Amino acid sequence: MKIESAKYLTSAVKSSDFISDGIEFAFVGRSNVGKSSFINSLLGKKIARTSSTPGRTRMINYFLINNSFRFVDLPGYGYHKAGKQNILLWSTLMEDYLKECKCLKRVFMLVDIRHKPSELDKDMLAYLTYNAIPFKIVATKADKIAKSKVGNYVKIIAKELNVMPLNILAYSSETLLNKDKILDIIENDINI
Ligand SMILES: Nc1nc2c(ncn2[C@@H]2O[C@H](COP(=O)(O)OP(=O)(O)OP(=O)(O)O)[C@@H](O)[C@H]2O)c(=O)[nH]1
Ligand SMILES: [Mg+2]
Repeated sequence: MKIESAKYLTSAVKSSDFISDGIEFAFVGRSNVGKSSFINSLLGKKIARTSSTPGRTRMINYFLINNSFRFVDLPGYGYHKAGKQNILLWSTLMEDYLKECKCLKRVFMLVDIRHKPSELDKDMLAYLTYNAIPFKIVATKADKIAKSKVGNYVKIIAKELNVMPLNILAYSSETLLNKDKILDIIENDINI
């Protein structure tokens, strides 16, 4: 699929702001895992705000692609170190979105290829599975490891998450590894 156009549409801060018709793809994962960078790299445009500070995306941001479907950048989850304390980052807005959205075609769940998935990642995957939400797991930041090790890291993540390695696609927002495969998945979903 070719990205012809992409523009910021609107943001949601509460569930009554959610859009109720059309087609959406959403992106979930630990804060700082690279969701906004993933969106930007797919679109070939710096449209979603990225940051090295965890918890950057607090609202739900909608982007309109090819005047036909939307990307939904969701707040991340995880633990944020503040001094000696670990503060849980968990967005009830993200939870409400997953519960209430009517337009979701697929969730891309991002994990860092270098790290074992967290308990929160496992909870997220269980949630998607239980609610029969189609998903694809994206193991991002693949540029940070040697090419020859990518397959092994994917296998480790698959084992931890108890899914087949086929359900996981290695990705890099820097090198654009597998960008065409992700766009193919989206195109297929739209045409179903
Ligand atoms: N090397 C490398 N760095 C990446 C990649 N993807 C993201 N990053 C970096 O990781 C940091 C976090 O990226 P974001 O895209 O802002 O992460 P996010 O998941 O949207 O974070 P929140 O909005 O806080 O939940 C930034 O410094 C990015 O430049 C990647 O594929 N490779
Ligand atoms: Mg973000």
